[in-house]
Amino acid sequence: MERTYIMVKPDGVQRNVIGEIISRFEKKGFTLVAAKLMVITEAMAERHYEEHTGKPFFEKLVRFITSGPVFAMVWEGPEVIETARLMIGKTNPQEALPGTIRGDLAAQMPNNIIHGSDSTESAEREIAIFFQDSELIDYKKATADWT
Ligand code: RTP
Ligand code: MG
Repeated sequence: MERTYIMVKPDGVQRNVIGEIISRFEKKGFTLVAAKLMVITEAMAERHYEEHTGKPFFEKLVRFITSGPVFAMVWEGPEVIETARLMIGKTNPQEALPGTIRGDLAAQMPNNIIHGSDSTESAEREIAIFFQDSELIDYKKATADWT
């Protein structure tokens, strides 16, 4: 069973799509393991996006992601990391297909409303940046097809 870090970015929070995004992951059948509204610090943002350090958009990205509250979540399920990336769609909302979260709910770069971990290593690293172990809730849903 995998876990992934999903975050509604400040633009998504402003645009009132937290509920819609939670709903899509719930309806897909994944299990919510942790969630909180938070304003992330510059240090957290720099760690989260460390793979982009030095790129031309890095400073703007850190400013954007710390500009207001984000909704941080951990979701669990089989192949949840890759499936969540498919549900989210391409980085550029103009290229994200209809049916995906970015394709349906976001308009233009860099405001693509949501983040999802891109590998098992990223997921583990990112979850540890935003959540204490004690905040991750272990439970099974009786209705989950795959449990
Ligand atoms: P994310 O990490 O936020 O889930 O997005 P992603 O994997 O689809 O895209 P990634 O390449 O990791 O880029 C991280 C975020 O940086 C901003 N970005 N701006 N050329 C640009 O101006 C540019 N490229 C990337 C986006 O907000 C992107 O989500
Ligand atoms: Mg990324």
